[in-house]
Order: sequence, then structure tokens, then C-alpha cells
Amino acid sequence: MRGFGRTVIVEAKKANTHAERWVLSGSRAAVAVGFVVSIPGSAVKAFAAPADAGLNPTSIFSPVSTPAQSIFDLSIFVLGVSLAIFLVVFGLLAYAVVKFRKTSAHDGREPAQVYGSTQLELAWTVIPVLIVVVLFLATARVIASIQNAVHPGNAIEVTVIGHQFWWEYRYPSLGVVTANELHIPVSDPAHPTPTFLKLLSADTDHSFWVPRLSGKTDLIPNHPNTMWVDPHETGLFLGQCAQYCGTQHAKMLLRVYVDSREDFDRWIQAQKQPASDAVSEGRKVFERTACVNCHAVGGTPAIGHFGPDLTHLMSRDTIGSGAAPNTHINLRAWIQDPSSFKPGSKMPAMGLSNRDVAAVTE
Ligand code: HEC
Ligand SMILES: [Cu+2]
Repeated sequence: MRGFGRTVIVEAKKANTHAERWVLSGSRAAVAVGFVVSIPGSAVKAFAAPADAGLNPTSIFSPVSTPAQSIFDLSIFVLGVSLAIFLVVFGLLAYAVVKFRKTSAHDGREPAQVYGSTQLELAWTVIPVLIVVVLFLATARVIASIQNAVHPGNAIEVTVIGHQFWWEYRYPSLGVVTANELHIPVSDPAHPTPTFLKLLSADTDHSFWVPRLSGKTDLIPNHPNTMWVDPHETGLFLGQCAQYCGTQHAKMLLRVYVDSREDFDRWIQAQKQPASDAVSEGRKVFERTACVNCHAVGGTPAIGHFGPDLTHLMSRDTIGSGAAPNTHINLRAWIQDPSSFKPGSKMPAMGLSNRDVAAVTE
């Protein structure tokens, strides 16, 4: 677990954009809540699961996991305090404006001039200091409770590696490697099975943020971070890379599938299988093209790691890190020219003949 002081330094260094830091700086949450009610970007909403219909799938106001719940409670507290200050200040202001407005009886004399009042000045210094201390302590408590959570033996471990512009997921103890769509088990509050994520980056800074599951944590090269989630509901939870990382940052979407324990175990078993090699012509094209330098496919000589593992590509609902649904037409368009819907992606158009594109797509 990271030390508290270190986090603050790391976070402070990176506090460069408007609403980005709402998670850790409670006092700013009130300002930020207005901006960050949900992640902008219609793409995020476009592939929401039917289960989420009607509910904004990225809303910070419907937490389903302990860290997200603590942050939500804290932001409501901060919002309440800010609202009270707002009401007092604007109440006094409105009172003064009405009470001391210029009337027809005004005789042109200056009002009484008051120079200094120790009592008043003490009051408007001490009260705000106390409010800030309370907000600081409340925030520190939430940060500490999330960071110091005990790591139970039955926790699922996932290593998340941010790449420009996709996510790699490794389950070291389960022997599974996948990309872009994270599967984790639901956690019954009576018998928690949380998932601990180790966050790494292959290139530049990224940030993992699925608002209904947890706060935002950055993936920084050479500085492993950790976070954990314990979703109480099954379903699909969406998010987005939350740290600008390059041209296609906006199409670096996060999809977390929270499965029942049985579904999760079944998914793990299926992911462990090598790729089926029914379509042999496409396989030949794949193997004699540079595809193998960048992509791994279990059970074949392809062991590239620059791009996503394609072993169980067809078990995923989307391609290009949530950029498009995984349909035959999109897959074909992608292989022909990834920039057709993800300009700036790090996969080149391979210039295959139509015949070869068709074969690989199969
Ligand atoms: C220079 C390295 C490189 C080569 C060569 C390459 N790819 Fe890719 N590929 C990538 C990267 C990087 C991504 C992820 C792009 C993104 O989402 O931003 C990707 C993504 C994909 C995806 C989508 C995977 C997913 O889960 O979203 C498919 C399918 C794919 N490549 C197939 C191929 C095929 C077929 C070939 C050979 C014709 C090939 N690639 C050649 C780097 C490469
Ligand atoms: Cu990113």
C-alpha cells in the first residue's frame, strides 16, 4: 500500500486539470461534482449493457463498491458543508443588499465607517480554519480506510497495464491474459471476495476510473500503484482512461464485467484454453504477416506484446478498447485500417489484400 504522504505529493504534482482531482481533495469535490457527475463522451454510453438501461452507467451517484461508496459519502458531506456556507454567505449578502439599499430618504451622507474589529476578524479566520480542518480530517480518514484495507487471501489479483490506447489485464495466479474487458467476481458483503488491481503503465500516464466501483488512480511508468474494488452487484460498469495520454485517449474506454462467481470461474476456464485453429487460411496470413510481432495468440507461435492478446478476441464485446462493437464488419474495417475509427491508434494499416483481410477476419 502507498504511504499517505507520498500519494498526496504524487497527486499534487499531477493536479493539473480542472476537475481531475476530486477524489482525493475533498474540499474541491463540491466544485468538481458539477463537472464530473458523469464522464462526458457519448461513446461511453453507447455500449451500455441492457441491465444499466435508464441509469447512467458511469454515475458517481450510484456506487456499488466500498471504495466508491466511501468517496460518495464523503462528497455528500463536503457538498452539505459547502451548501451550508453558501446559504449563510448568500443569506447575509441578500439581507445587506435589501436592508441597506439606497432609499428615497437617503440624505447623501456617508454611512458610519468602522475600522477594524478584533472579534469579527477572529471569527472569520477561526471558523473557516476549523471547517477546513474538519474537511481535511474527513478526507484523510476516507483515503486511509481505502488504502489500508486488508488484503484477504481469497482476493483476485489483476495486473492492469495501460498502453496507448488500450488496457492489458493479467491474472498472474490464474494464468490468464486478456485485454480491454476486465472480468471480476461479484463480492458478497458477508463473504467479501475483493479484486486487487496492480496498476502499471507501458508508456505514459493513464488513469483507471470506473466511477461506480472506485475512485481514480493513475498508472504511472515505473511507479506501481494499487487499488481495489468489491462490487456488490453483477453487471457491466463503464469508465474511461482519465489522464490525457495521447491522440486516442478518448477512445481508451474501460469495461468491467462483474460476474457471478460461477460465471467468473467459467470465464477463467474458457480464457485458459488455447485458441481454436479451425480457420487455417487466416491463421497462415496472420502468421506470415507482422501481426505476430505485436499480438500474442495462445497455442500459436504468436507471442507479440505490443498489442492486445488476441487468443480470445471473439469472447469480447468490443474492439479497439471499447471503440466499436466487435462485429464482423467492424473487425474487417479495423484490420484493413485501424484509423478508420481510431485515428492515431498504434496499430498500422497492414496493407493486406482484400482476400487476406477476409481470411484473417474469419
Ligand atoms: C505494430 C504492431 C501491430 C501490428 C503489426 C498489428 N497490430 Fe493489431 N493492434 C496493435 C495495437 C497497438 C492494438 C491496440 C490498438 C488500440 O486499441 O488502440 C491492436 C489491436 C488489434 C485488434 C483489436 C483487439 C482488441 O481487443 O481490441 C485486432 C483484432 C488486431 N489488432 C488484429 C491485427 C491483425 C490481424 C494484424 C496483422 C494483419 C495486426 N493486428 C497487426 C498493434 C499491432
Ligand atoms: Cu490512457
